Amino acid sequence: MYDLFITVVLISLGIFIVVTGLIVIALWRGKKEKAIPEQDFGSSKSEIFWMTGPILILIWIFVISAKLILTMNAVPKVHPADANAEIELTVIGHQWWWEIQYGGTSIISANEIHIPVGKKVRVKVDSADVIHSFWVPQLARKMDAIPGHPNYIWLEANKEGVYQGRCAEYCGTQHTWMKFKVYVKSVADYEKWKSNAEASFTRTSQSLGKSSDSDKNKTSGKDDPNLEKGKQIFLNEGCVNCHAIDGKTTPNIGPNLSRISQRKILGAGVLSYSTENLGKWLKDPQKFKPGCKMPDFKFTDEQVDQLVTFLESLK
Ligand code: HEC
Ligand SMILES: [Cu+2]
Repeated sequence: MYDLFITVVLISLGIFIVVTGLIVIALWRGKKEKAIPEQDFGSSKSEIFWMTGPILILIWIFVISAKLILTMNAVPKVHPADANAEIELTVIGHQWWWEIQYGGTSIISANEIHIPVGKKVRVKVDSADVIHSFWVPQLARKMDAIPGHPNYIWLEANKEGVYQGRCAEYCGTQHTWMKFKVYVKSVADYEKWKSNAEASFTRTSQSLGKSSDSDKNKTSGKDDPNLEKGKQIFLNEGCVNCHAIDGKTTPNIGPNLSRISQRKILGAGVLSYSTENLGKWLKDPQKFKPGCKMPDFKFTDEQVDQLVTFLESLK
């Protein structure tokens, strides 16, 4: 896109220089010669020249623009296997948060996208309920998230940093709080992040598999009685009906809570992440995000502490 912009600017600059140059020459000559010079009406040679020139230039601009538009729109037709993407992401809009699946890995996250700098990332944009729109203003155009009709878009960042993302299609009461962040890292940092995340999912699934045998639970802090109590609340109070914690896709009514303590935001931007805010959210999600799909469990402060201990152990 940038290349096209520069090319068009250069072409226009060329035309500008030629036209102003001719005007300046004419002015300069006109000042020297006081009389009107000999006129040259109806010279078919110069008429043809001044017509074909601009036509050729317009065709040239048309062709390079059309080429770019076609390649941008051709993305959906590219078969995943032969796409020239280096990384594949699936982003699924939910009321009111984003599920992020990393192709070729078991990593599933929410409201945060991690990508390496300078790599082409192919994003499949889908929705689990209503029409949303995936938008990272600094990195790409908007792309509709339509249930049952995946769309594709490229994300590519040339600079490391944090980029803001939004839902750009009104999708219900909490549409405004459907934010996400894109973390663009160096390739080495991205690889490190990826292997940490994968290792953590494996650890969590293993420790869940052994849930009956809690002595062997190596998640962390096995001496903390709150941890085991928190886990029991999590398993028994119905959290598992909406949340996965081991990097698996289902259930996905709510965000996957694996590595929740590594997040920077909660409730798709409504709260920044901190142990305290995690507790506040669990105490009453409806207070911060009225209408959101997570019920208020009316937990006691003690139960909230136990849940927080358990959730923060999923590193
Ligand atoms: C009926 C489904 C449902 C149940 C049951 C449920 N949640 Fe949620 N939860 C959600 C949804 C949906 C969200 C996302 C809300 C949003 O951001 O709009 C969420 C968000 C969260 C978040 C914030 C995650 C993030 O990335 O922002 C945490 C933590 C959480 N739930 C923990 C729990 C715990 C612990 C339980 C059990 C006590 C539980 N949830 C029960 C649906 C549910
Ligand atoms: Cu939305």
